[in-house]
Amino acid sequence: MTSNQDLIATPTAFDLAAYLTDRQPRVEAALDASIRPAYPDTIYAAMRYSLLAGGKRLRPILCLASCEAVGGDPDLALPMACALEMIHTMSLIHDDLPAMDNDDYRRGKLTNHKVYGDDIAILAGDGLLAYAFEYIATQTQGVSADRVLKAIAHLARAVGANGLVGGQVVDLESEGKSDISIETLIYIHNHKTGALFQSSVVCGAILAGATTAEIEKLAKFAQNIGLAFQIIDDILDITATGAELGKTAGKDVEAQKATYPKLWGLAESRHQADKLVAEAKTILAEFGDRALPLQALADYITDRKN
Ligand code: GRG
Repeated sequence: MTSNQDLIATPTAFDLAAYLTDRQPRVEAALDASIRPAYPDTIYAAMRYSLLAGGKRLRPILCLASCEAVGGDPDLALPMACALEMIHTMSLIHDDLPAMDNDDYRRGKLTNHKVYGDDIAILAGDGLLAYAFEYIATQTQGVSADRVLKAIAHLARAVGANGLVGGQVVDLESEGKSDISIETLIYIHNHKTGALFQSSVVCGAILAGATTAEIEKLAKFAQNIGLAFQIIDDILDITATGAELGKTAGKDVEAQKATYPKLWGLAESRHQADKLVAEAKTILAEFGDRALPLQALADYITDRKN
């Protein structure tokens, strides 16, 4: 997990390190409580192994921060925040499988299939995906049913063929090709990574009762930071060590993946990420101080080291 020390340099008056020191343990505790060991032991152990393996918890924290940005009590969005992390975790489990990216390490630990085998890893991902939606529907309290339904619909769309699944398919089909266009690369990143970032921010706002205009602005903010996040991910794959990343470094080059640094070089890629974050922060200006956590999280996306 990122040390809070890495986050202190954020160029805003808002104390992101203190904010994360409060939020990350709350998210960890909620995740631990969300899925308890049960029968059949193996599947619950496999689901908990990856869900509780650390990670930055960015998607849940973005969801809670977005809820706050429109005046909501973040506790309303805690089940949604947990569900987002369940879905993110299942996408990592499936992404790491031999049939996809074939990775041995994730979050500094052996990948799910290395510990439990491919069969259980697939099922652990499936179990987390289904439970995420059950969890939102059954655990969200103090929010009207129409808001919960709207948030579930948004999240489901972000996960399916119009979101993560679609982005992963185009990513897999692009491997080894030298003529991938910038439009295709943006499609991959907007869907594979951006869609869940966007849903994290949008669903937090929906649950808090945001207006359509507020949701549109937050969606654009999230699209920008999602794309910036993936550009930085591509850069870190080249510049960071495996120990820093908690997973194998240099995988993109090895798999001949289309990445921003490959198309634009490192300097231009960083410039584009910085530009996207600057634009994103401008969009939030009218939300005032309530959006300071989101503003600081946007900065963190380009400052991060893992
Ligand atoms: C969603 C139904 C369904 C299937 C999965 C495999 C797949 C389809 C999609 C791949 C999605 C994927 C792995 C995108 C990469 C996203 C990304 C940048 C991950 C790293 O996120 P961090 O840095 O990780 O936030 P931590 O470990 O900190 O949570």
